[in-house]
Parts: sequence; structure tokens; C-alpha cells
Amino acid sequence: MSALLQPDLHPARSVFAHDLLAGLRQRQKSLSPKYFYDERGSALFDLICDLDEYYPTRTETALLRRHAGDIAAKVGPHADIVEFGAGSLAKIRLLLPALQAPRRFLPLDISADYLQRQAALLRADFPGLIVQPLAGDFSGPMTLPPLAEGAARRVGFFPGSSLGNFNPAEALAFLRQCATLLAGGGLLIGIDLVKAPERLHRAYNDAAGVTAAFNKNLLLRANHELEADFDLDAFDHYAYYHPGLQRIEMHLLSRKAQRVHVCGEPVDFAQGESIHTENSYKFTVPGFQALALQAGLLPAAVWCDEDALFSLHWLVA
Ligand code: AVJ
Repeated sequence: MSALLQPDLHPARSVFAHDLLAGLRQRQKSLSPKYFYDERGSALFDLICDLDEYYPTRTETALLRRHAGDIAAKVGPHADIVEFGAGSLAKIRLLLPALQAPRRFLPLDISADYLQRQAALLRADFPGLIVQPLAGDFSGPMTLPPLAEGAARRVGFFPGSSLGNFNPAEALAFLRQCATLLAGGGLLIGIDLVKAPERLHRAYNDAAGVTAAFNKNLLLRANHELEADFDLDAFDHYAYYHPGLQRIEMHLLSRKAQRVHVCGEPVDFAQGESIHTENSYKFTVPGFQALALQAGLLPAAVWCDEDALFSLHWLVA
């Protein structure tokens, strides 16, 4: 029986089945990068963050450490903080000691079990803090619980340049949603910057092959969850920078003509045909500020490293 016809005991799984099959039927086969983040994918992403070639995490972490005091002053006392795509929670840990009596922390992530574990670890390290994890997807409309009791304002935290996964229209829609959800407060957001293509290329083509494993994890996940029969050795990781579109594109490239099955459905690949698995848009500081402004968020502060690799923005909602 195909996974699509099974009773909906595991709705997340059938949504993955639906999105994968729909993506594989397009002329340019594609899949949303949100499906990278199962247990193994989240762990692989944490490994990427520690790679020498992957400068964004290291650079943003240094900015958060260096400017924690200034950031805390912008956030203000008694904030109700929501983090989008919170992952390992490593970044909020850098801010928490500087923040003035935050009322609550709401980490939102698509990787539910992983999120619960990280939230428990955070609670143990910050016993006074109310931590309320929310498992879910922030690529569509979001609903948040009402403002925490005694909270002065809502503050969003969106580090890592994950906004770069959205195309320009989606990014605008996400920021517009933030302007509404965070009205009276603000958004602290990390944005990766346009730079020499060689530097970008290295960051997405690491020598140890961790990014390749992260990309191919989509195929492994389909094999495990949807009884697909992708041969991981028959696909190559392919990532390159497109200067005109200011984005890294990641693909899984079929090494040969082959037929694969997903949920019992045949899917044909020509030699060299790809599944487009991720976009990672890069911005200039003025370019990003213009987008924020268009979404109704007022750029009020920006922090940047000396080499102009990465930027952190405080936007007033
Ligand atoms: C989590 C979307 C910010 O685009 O750099 C890292 C994901 N993909 N290496 C990025 C990613 C390949 C990352 N974001």
C-alpha cells in the first residue's frame, strides 16, 4: 500500500510524501529545505556550523557575544522572546545572561524531538526561565500563544540567516508576519552578506563532505520514511553561487539515467538531472534594510564583523 493511502496516523509523514512526490513531478525537480531537519539532519547541521569553511555561525556567534549588552538594551526588560528555527539553542544561550529579566522563551522548530531535548537542557541551565517549545513550521502562517503574563513586548530572534532559504516574495511575507506578530517589540535577525563567490563556494562545499551528507540526508530520509529506493551513491552533492540571483543553490545531481520509486510511484531521472534542494540568499546591508522597511519593520541598528561577512539587525516592529 502506498504511504499516501495509509490512514493518517502520522500526518507529518504524509505531508512529506505529498511534498516530495509533487516536487519530483515538476520539470525542475525540487524539495523544500525544511525537510533536511529530521534528527540526523539537525545533527549534521550542527556539524556544519563547526566547520572551518562555514564562516556564518562563528561570525554571528562573535557578534552576539561582542554586542550582547547593546542588544539587550534594544530588547528591553521583561520581553517575551520567540526564536524561529531554534535548533540547538546555542545562540539564545549567548544572549540570556545579558537580557533583563526575560518573561519567557518560545523556541520554535520543525524537528520536534530534537527541540524538546534542547529545551530541557536549556531549562536546566537557566532555572528561572520559562521555556515553552513550539514544534512547527514557520514557512507559512504562524499563530503564537498570547503574550506572557507581565511581558512588556514580544521580541523575535531569527539568527543564522535562515531567512535566506525563502525566495524574495516569501521573505517579504515572513517579515510582514513578524511586523504584525511582534508589533510594539522588534526582531533581531542574522543575515549573511554578499561576498567573493570563492568564499561562498567553500562554505557549501566543505572538504570533509559534511554538507554533501546533509544534502543527501533528504534521500536517506525518503528511503526510511517513505520506503523510497534512492541509491545515495548514484547522486552527487552540487552547490554553486549564482551572482545574479545572489544565492547559493544546492542540488542533488543524478549521476546516470535511473528510475527511483517513492511511495511505490516511479520517478525517472535523466543523467545530470537534479533535485533543487535549497536556496540560500545573500544580501547587502542596504538591500536587506530596504526589504525590512518594505515589510513594515524599521531598521534601527546593525552590527557587522570587520570582514563584512555577516550582519545582525535590530528591526523595530
Ligand atoms: C540554515 C539556511 C542558514 O543556508 O547556510 C548550510 C543551511 N545549507 N549548509 C545556510 C545550510 C548548507 C543554512 N541555513
